[in-house]
Amino acid sequence: MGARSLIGEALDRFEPPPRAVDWSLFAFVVAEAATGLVSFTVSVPEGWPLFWFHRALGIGIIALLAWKLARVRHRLTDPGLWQPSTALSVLTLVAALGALATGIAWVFGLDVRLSYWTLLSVHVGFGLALVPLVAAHAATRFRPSRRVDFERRRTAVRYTVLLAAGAATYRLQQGVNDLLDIAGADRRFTGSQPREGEGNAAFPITSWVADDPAPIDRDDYRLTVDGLVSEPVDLTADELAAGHETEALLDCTSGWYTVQEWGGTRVGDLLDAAGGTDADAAYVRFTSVTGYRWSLPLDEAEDVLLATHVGGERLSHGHGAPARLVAPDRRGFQWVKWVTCVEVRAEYDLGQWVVTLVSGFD
Ligand SMILES: Nc1nc2c(c(=O)[nH]1)N[C@H]1C(S)=C(S)[C@@H](COP(=O)(O)O)O[C@H]1N2
Ligand SMILES: [Mo]
Repeated sequence: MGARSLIGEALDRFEPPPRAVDWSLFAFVVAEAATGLVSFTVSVPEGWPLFWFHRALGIGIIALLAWKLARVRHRLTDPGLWQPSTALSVLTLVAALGALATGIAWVFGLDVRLSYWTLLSVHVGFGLALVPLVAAHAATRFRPSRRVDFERRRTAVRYTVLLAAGAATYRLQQGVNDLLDIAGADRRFTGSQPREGEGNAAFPITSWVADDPAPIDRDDYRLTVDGLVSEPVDLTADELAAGHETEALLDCTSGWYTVQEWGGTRVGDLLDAAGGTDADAAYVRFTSVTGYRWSLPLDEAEDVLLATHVGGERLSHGHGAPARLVAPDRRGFQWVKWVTCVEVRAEYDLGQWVVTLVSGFD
């Protein structure tokens, strides 16, 4: 028996009832969007299971889609069966195949770029488009599920097998990458590919959506440290350059990472310069000249760096001169560039989630 028929036989044996396939596809797509979005906030190695779950679900979707297409193929290929909703079904299929193809190509180390759009950004685009499409498709075509479609024990076994097979397939694929010595094989657990070298030129300038301020004049620049501190202060760019150095890894959600030596001032020292923090201080908020901002819990913030240098060079404008946040345990989008204000606060800043998306738009 050939490998093809073996896989075919396995697929036949585990094939769930049609309605279960449909509803599972829906649930898997929603779970993919959720794990994908949450993964954007994870940078520390302990977060690896989330990424594996995302990959296993993706491979599960391939199996579910194979069952589904085997069943409904004739509705697409036979013009006599076309209905208005067929167009939506086709669009949904295109988005699903786009998300799967870009995800798979990425895993094989393919590195195509459209300016700073990596294949991973395209994957995210397809994935985000897929959610409303699947929801609309379900609303026009799905039938309500019945009890018998999800008989409890068999369903649990099926999903466990499906996800385990997905994880095993991903593990196998990584083995293939290692064997073939594919460059993309040294991706981080987050999926990001390395950008080698030192200093400003070694890694891309990435703005999350529309931030693109005019260069800041070093001589006019002042950093304000205020909020819940004893004596708010303003500091010049030269005062910030006071030599603290740290190696840290910047990992952007568009799929690249770089390890650099950053120089500048420890935020804990900045807070000391402002006479220390008040008793109810809990967060430190870093705000860019563009309004873009992020907050860190006080304990974490004390140990991060406000960097003026990278790889021994003064930061270039694109990388956030005169000063940018270097927060080692955070994803790149939280490393605020062109920081003009450091503010100690009592409360968590929920608004930052929206501001990072819309800052820079007029
Ligand atoms: N003010 C501001 N800071 C920002 C961004 C932005 O758009 N505006 N982009 C963030 C993102 S998404 C990343 S990955 C890093 C990239 O830093 P770099 O451009 O120096 O590579 O900066 C972060 N800091
Ligand atoms: Mo990013």
